[in-house]
Amino acid sequence: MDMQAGVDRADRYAFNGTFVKDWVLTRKFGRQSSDRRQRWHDRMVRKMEGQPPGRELTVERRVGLTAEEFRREYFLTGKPVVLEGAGRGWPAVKKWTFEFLMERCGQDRVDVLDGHNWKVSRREGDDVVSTEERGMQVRELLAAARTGSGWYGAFMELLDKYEDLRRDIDLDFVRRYGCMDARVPWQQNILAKMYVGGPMTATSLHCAPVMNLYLQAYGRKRWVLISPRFSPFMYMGLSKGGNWQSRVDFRNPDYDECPLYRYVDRYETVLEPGDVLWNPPWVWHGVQNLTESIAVSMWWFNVTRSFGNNPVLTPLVALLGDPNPIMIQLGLHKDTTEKASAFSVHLNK
Ligand SMILES: O=C(O)CCC(=O)C(=O)O
Repeated sequence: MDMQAGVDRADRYAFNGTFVKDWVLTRKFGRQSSDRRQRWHDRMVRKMEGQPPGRELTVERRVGLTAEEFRREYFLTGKPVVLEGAGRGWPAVKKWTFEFLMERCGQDRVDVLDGHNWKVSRREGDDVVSTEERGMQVRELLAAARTGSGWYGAFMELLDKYEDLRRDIDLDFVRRYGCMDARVPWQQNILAKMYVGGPMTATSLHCAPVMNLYLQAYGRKRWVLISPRFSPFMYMGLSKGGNWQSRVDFRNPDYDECPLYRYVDRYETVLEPGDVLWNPPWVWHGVQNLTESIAVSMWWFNVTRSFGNNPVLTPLVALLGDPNPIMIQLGLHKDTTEKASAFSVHLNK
């Protein structure tokens, strides 16, 4: 990924100024959102007219990269890469199938969302993404995914419950390649979430301050990735801080509603079983299962690396984010409020 390409520096600074002001006033002090961002947007649409569209590129894929090479070329530069086949020998890749999960945790109840019929809204004030949610057993989810239904088990916490499933992923690899420092408390704890769904279930375009090494264990999955330098053209909602959603539907972008998205460079890749994707902090990603699929994200927090990829939002989130990502990472976040959604962090509800 070309980390230098993006919205011009002066325009980015102007956007960041209005965005931060709006975020603090609206989110923290409950004020009405101003029309400053809209005015910036309209000026930018006029400026970009006649410019070439964004490029369609592929994410780099590397085979046999050592931890040191990975650190130098991708971790410190905040650039995505697919470590092709790096997880091929992990038990998760060798063992996990729909049948295996049915047997191991079919009875468990999980929260699922509609991964087909979610909608984004361009209107300021509306939820950025809306979709249906419900609870069901893992066995029902697997059966539904088999019949092409849209129910998607995303961000599932089954690996917190099942130690043996957690041992099926090579956490030492994640610590080594993720350059985790055992002395920094919020780098010790790896938050592992599981994703189980059928063909064309998808997660909307979003970004987050966390580091992520992502294992494709079973099936195939398409990722669309976009540099944080394009954030002003991403139509991002005013998040609470954990997760930032875009008002663009990456599956079928509406350029009348979101004209600036046309000028964004997009990187694509398809993950195969055993691939490990490095998804650096603040890199926008939209994700779509191409087949029945099982995958795991492994997140942790590294303030310096987050800052490197987004020096504007990282301090904002670290100081004022709700929930505060460092507190989540330390296991000190206590959720006392009645949650509007089981996906409250993801969907900002
Ligand atoms: O696999 C997915 O559907 C979403 C993954 C994701 O958003 C993440 O790992 O941060």
